[in-house]
Amino acid sequence: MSQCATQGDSQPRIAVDDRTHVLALTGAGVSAESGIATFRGAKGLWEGHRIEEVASPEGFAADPQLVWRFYSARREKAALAQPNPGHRALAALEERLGDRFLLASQNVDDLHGRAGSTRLVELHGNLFRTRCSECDREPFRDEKSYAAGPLPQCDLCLKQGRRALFRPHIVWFGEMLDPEDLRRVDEFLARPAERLIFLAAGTSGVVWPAAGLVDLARRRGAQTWLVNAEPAENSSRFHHFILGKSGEVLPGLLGVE
Ligand code: BV8
Repeated sequence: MSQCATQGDSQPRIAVDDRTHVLALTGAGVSAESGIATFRGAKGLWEGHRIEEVASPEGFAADPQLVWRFYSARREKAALAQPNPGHRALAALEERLGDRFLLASQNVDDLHGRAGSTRLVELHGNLFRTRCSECDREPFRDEKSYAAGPLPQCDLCLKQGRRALFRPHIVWFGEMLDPEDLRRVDEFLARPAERLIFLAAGTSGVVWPAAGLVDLARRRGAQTWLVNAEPAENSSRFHHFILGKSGEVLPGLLGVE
């Protein structure tokens, strides 16, 4: 693995031409410059609870009020945040590459969508969507806070005489990712490409199966890049590692400054 330029050195650039396909993967670090706390930055704790505790079906079953407090606080924070140059650089690259670009994000804060990304797979869901914890009604857009007061109930279930809580449309620890999302990523990587780039940014490489995407991409012959503020758990799996902040590195690296 080449440890590319760190901050301040001459800015490396990923050559992107009309033969190039790019799969990007982002994590919480890409939203850090928008003021959104990362997971491991808070030592994986929230109000003294381990993230895996509040972001799990067991946590929701044990204390749905606590979990709705956790997600309502993040909903409010994300709603006030603005996309940063890292989000915008990825949206600009999509603009340039069209269907030769796909962004798989672990982030649930909606900032990629608000930056203009449309070829986007939200692997872990979205803070601003709510669904029923029991029935298979479609998840719906929801910006409300449920930090206090009665917990939201599914009205469709109620009509059927059942009481069922609404839950955040988020993939919790211990839950499977949406197979359709994984198929979209798989399909993109399987397409014939003269040149395939895998670019990960702002992720500690701790959470699976997202952490394994770099290996999938390498098996497809991808040239792999990581942009991160510190070495990640899976840094050694990347051909190139750029130590830096995604909002500062991505515009120059992708030639969209
Ligand atoms: C599943 C929604 C089947 C919640 C999230 C294999 C091995 C080991 C464990 C497992 C495995 N397979 C499954 C597991 C269990 C588990 C897992 O991976 N656990 C980890 C903790 C070991 N995975 C699952 O449960 C997944 N489900 O596989 O189902 C199964 C189930 C059980 C057992 C086997 C199989 C579901 C995972 C999805 C969980 N949901 N999010 C919510 O958001 O509320 S994950 C959560 O972590 C977020 O989505 C977050 O994005 C994600 C990953 O973290 P990062 O994004 O990387 O964030 P982090 O803070 O860690 O790192 C940020 C990085 O950015 C840092 O390195 C920092 O230095 C850097 N940075 C900071 N600022 C900047 C920056 N970089 C650049 N610029 C900056 N400015």
